[in-house]
Amino acid sequence: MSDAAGQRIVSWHSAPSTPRFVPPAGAVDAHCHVFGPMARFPFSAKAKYLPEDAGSDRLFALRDHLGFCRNVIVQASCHGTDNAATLDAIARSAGMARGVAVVDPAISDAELAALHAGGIRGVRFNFLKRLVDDAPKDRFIEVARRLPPGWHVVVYFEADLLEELKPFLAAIPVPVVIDHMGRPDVTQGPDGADMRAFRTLLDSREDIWFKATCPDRLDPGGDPWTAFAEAVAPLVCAYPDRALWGTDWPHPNMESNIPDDGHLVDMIPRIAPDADLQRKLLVDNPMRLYWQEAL
Ligand code: 0GY
Repeated sequence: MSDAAGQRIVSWHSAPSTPRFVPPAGAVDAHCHVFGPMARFPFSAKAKYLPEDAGSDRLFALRDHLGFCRNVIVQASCHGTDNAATLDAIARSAGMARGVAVVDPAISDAELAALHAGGIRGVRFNFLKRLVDDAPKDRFIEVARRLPPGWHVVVYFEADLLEELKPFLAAIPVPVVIDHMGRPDVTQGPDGADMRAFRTLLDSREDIWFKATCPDRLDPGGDPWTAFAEAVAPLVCAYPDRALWGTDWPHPNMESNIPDDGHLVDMIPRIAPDADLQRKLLVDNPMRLYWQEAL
């Protein structure tokens, strides 16, 4: 654990503002995480950062503060393939959370079924070298072939890897969700090379979705993240049925420029300007992926 000898990172805003934007009823924060608590859920020996505890109580308090109803909790890399913290948070949510797991590709069918029973609806394949030691494509495809019905795959990569990953993405036999739109350079604008390449990917399959998330990570201009709004709004408008939104709380690894979560919520009407789009982004789309049986 590279940061193990150092301080545990507090990566979230201590007092997020109340957003001006009021989310529609039933809104889902479709990308967030929990860390620990470490005493019950130790971090992985392979973790690349060592965060302070950010458990379900804090997450659900933030959900309520921001005017949201549900969470999709994505297993963070610091917990490796032990999904216990994520499952515990889901169990404490009274049905208001679902999750995305990170699994050892050798996971058994019985273990996958147990994850399903615990509220998991997808697995995440992470290609960021600063977060994981290896990303075995062949083994990822094998596990993707064995997922329970209704599950999808979440893939996290940076824009410079997109071309290389295309055959891999094409081989995934279930719907695919791309974290943070594959981290485009939003300063290139909506018609820049990164956004054009990402649209080509979306056009290659109708079941590739994306998270219109993380202005704080993608826009070097900082809050109010104007370049992000200008680059991402046209994408959400062009693919309204495949876009998801989330806070990314507790913002893993962010040691500076930690975003005010209220300001992140106020980005929503800037990328989804009308009520119809907002309902798709925040309610209809995540409900289709994560709460199918409730529809
Ligand atoms: C994110 C982004 C990051 C981290 C993780 O699992 C993780 O540790 O996802 C990142 O550092 O870019 O989506 O939370």
